[in-house]
Amino acid sequence: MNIEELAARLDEAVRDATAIAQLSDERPLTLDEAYAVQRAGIALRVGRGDPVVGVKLGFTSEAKARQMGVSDVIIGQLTAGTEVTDGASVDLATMVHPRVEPEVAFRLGVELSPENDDPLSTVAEVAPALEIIDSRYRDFRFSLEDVVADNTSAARYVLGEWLPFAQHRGRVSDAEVTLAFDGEPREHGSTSAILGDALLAVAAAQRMAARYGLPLPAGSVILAGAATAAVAMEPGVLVEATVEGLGGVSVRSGGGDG
Ligand code: 0L1
Ligand code: MG
Repeated sequence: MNIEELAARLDEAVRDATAIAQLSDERPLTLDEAYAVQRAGIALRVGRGDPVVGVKLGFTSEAKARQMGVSDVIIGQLTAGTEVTDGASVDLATMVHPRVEPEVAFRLGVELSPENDDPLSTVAEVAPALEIIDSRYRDFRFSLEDVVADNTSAARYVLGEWLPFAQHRGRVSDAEVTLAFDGEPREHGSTSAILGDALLAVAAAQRMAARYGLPLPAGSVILAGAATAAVAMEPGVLVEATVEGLGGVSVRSGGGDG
């Protein structure tokens, strides 16, 4: 199977919400090939009128990186069609086995070019965020290359209220984070779980985007990475993340069997 065929297989799995075998079971991929599969998959979405609006980082927590035996973060792409409005419902039946994690999001006021040596100067706004990840592989099991090809398990994301970065920058590095289901806390953590300091996510996104040829124009959203472990979604639940000093963001889960 070539890169386009592998991308089409994953794309079909996303659209059918059906788990598939790991690509690496059939064809070992290099990391560069895995990113090529990711780009080809995103090109299919763009071709259907779903534009890229930003990027997301994965494996930003030391624990998760160690578990996967990796020493660097991974980058995926966010498309407009995968955003869920704060407080709205997401249908679990449209995903395979979704999990949710609390994050922080940045929005760029100007382009973040690979040459910029002060990446934080390009950030205009910051917001609390939720990411719903959904590996398209059976049992959420994959190699590093598999998950990169699968757009780093990106499925949906929800953004809270955007706040001016200049005034809130001091709150971002080490803010307390809670993930709650129907008001019951499920996970507690800190934005410092994101690369030791969530602000470092902007430079990491710049570096990874430059390496894999992803532009970061003004207006791009950067999802920084998870502040706690991801939790399996359950039907009929209000999922809320609260980030100290930045506020909250929520999504309601509907449909599916969890
Ligand atoms: O956003 C993330 O941290 C997910 C990275 C991919 C690994 C996973 O699916 O757990
Ligand atoms: Mg994430």
